[in-house]
Amino acid sequence: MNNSAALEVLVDSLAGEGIDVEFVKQQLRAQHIETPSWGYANSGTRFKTFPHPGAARTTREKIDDAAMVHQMTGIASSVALHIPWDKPPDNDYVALRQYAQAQGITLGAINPNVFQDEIYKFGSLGNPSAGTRELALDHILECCEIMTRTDSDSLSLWFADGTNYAGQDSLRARKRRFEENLKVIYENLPANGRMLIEYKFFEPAFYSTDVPDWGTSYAFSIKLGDRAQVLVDLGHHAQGVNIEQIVAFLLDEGNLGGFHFNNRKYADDDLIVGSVNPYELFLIYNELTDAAQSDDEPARATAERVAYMIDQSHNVEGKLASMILSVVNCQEAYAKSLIVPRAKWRAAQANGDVIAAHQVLNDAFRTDVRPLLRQVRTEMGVPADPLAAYRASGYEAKIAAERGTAQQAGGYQS
Ligand code: PSV
Ligand code: MN
Repeated sequence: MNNSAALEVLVDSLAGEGIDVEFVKQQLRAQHIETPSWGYANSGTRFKTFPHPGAARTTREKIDDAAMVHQMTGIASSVALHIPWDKPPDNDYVALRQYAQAQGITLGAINPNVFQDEIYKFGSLGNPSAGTRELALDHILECCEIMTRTDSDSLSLWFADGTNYAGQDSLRARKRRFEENLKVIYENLPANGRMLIEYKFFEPAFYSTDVPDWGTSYAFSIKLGDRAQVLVDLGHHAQGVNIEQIVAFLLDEGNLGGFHFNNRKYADDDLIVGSVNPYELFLIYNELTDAAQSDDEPARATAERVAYMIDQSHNVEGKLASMILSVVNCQEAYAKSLIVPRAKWRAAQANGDVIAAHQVLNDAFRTDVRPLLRQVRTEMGVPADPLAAYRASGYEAKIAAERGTAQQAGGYQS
């Protein structure tokens, strides 16, 4: 069956379920996924980082690659920066922003790095040394200033802080140090800025991490105020955790700030989102769509402002094709969530019809939405098949020839 015939069958069956296909298409056109600058350089894994031919060596090259992903997909118009990995030598962030604009994208969330330097051996904001806490705080405050110059509205905070042995430090004192310093950061956010607090239940510290779970991020953010919210990194959960339930809870509390998409099978953030468990990704999007389409406040307004970001550093599978596939997987999961017949679903739930309610979701998940996505992409002026178009574009060979194979992870070089 060609695409138009497949599309006709799909549209007919969606119309039969009472789905407004034009509305679905409109929502899909408005979708946005931010990609990470660090995903375009040689990066990833705690063990060996395998250099990839053509991997970006400079921030400008990372921006070029992010722009290419946007050209192929039409929904990845911003790139997150990691500081100091993306620090320009002359600190000219305005020039960097203009460079991104010239490539057709914008600069997104600013990610401070308070984990790579020697001084952070015992942590950053939780460190027992006041001097080290101050250095970490200074770096994050500098990131707040950078937000103004890059025109970014999100400060994305992740801390490697924690302890490796029982008794190593006072758990309560570490909590207080965090609270105290987060407050200073909050007070220094730019006027339009918000703070996203990421959590991770283990690693690099293993006995305790200072922000181990969503409950801790949530408790910190409600103490701080409206402009602090929780960031859910899909990789940072134990295997059995129900992430969509966390998403639903945080939406209902008005406290879901954003996502770092990846896959938890690696126990961190290096694998392609949706590659292992596309059903989970669909269920997460289903909660977001459900909130966005409801009259419940603050869930509805919160869903509208969620920052969708990919946090992946591909190691063995190359850089851009894997990023494009990640964006497409998010697009597919979102499309499936948009075709859930919500009234029918609610009726089955209200009737206590467990199987029917479950089946409504499964039917949406099993629907092949690709004909619709091909149509939406064509209407948006991007390739109907982003991955195939990327492979045929010659970009991979071009960057490999121009850049060679860098042995190091790329920071900014002029
Ligand atoms: C840490 O594992 C993390 O998820 C944080 O978001 C970092 O900023 C990112 O990965 C890159 O190291
Ligand atoms: Mn992350």
